[in-house]
Amino acid sequence: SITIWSLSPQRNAMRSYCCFLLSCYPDVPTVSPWGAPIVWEGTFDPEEDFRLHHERGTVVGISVFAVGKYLSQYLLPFLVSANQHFMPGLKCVIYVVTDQPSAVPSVSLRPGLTLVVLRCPSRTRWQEISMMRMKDLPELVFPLAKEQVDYLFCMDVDQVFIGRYGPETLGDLVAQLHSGLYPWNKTYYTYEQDPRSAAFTPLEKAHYYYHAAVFGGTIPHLVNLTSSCLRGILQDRSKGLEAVWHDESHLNRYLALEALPSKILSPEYCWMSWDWFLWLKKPKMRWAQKNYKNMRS
Ligand code: 2GW
Ligand code: MN
Repeated sequence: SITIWSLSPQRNAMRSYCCFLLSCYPDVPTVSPWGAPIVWEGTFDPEEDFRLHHERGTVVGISVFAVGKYLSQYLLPFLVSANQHFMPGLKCVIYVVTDQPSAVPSVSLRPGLTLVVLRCPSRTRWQEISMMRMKDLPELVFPLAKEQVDYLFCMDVDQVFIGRYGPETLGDLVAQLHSGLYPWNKTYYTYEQDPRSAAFTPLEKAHYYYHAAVFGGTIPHLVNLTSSCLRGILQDRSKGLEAVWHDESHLNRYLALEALPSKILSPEYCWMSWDWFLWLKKPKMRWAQKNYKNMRS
């Protein structure tokens, strides 16, 4: 009641604290030091981006790996949600890369969205499944994608679209801010710090920590990215090394030292599965809940 609000000092303090959080939390950078836009809700006009790409007839691809247990666990919700929220109104192709093509669920897709299933080798170590995407992408996906799509996103499968993920995200080389790390100081970023590793990234050379769950761009840019990352992964292997966050460490080194992204996606485009501040944001995709113990055994 009104008396509680006006009389209780604790409640008043709480309210000013909430107003403080509200006023400072959404104040985020919208452009990187080298001029790349950082796409947050409110920084773009969805209608204008759509009109432009619709007129051009832009075709957008997603590649998603679903190997072993991850197929039955995550693929169906990923596809169903992409069908609903990914680039509505534009032509799209989803490349599912799997070791079990016959187990890919059949989903009824909107007109203009096609599914292409590609077979990859089954690998035993999960680190290999994740890292060898840098080998399978250029070998299996890019040869088709370069004929079929204008832009391609390479995505983890353990996530679901929950809001409109539109053409404001398209660019030559697109990277995703890691939603778990972006509010923190650079010293918390998990770049590889062993100078013997090809993924070694000195803190002072890097700006952001990117999430390997989403990266994208045009095929020539992605060819450079995957070949550089794969080279690093294989070089480490020959020395008996493995980077702390596997392919993600190599991706971060590449995007910090070799090619700066031309567009950066805010954490709204790959939000954590839990978060207290969710009500302040307009997330378009979220991580699936996962049981690490069960999935990594
Ligand atoms: C991965 C880890 C443990 C057990 C299984 C797997 C696994 C991954 C699998 O059995 N089958 C499979 O298809 N994958 C694919 O690799 C799938 O597309 C999955 O989304 C992707 C990355 O594995 P994930 O999602 O478990 O890794 P995260 O969510 O902890 O992600 C970050 O770190 C990884 C490296 O450790 C990658 O860089 C990933 O891109 C990052 O998001
Ligand atoms: Mn993942």
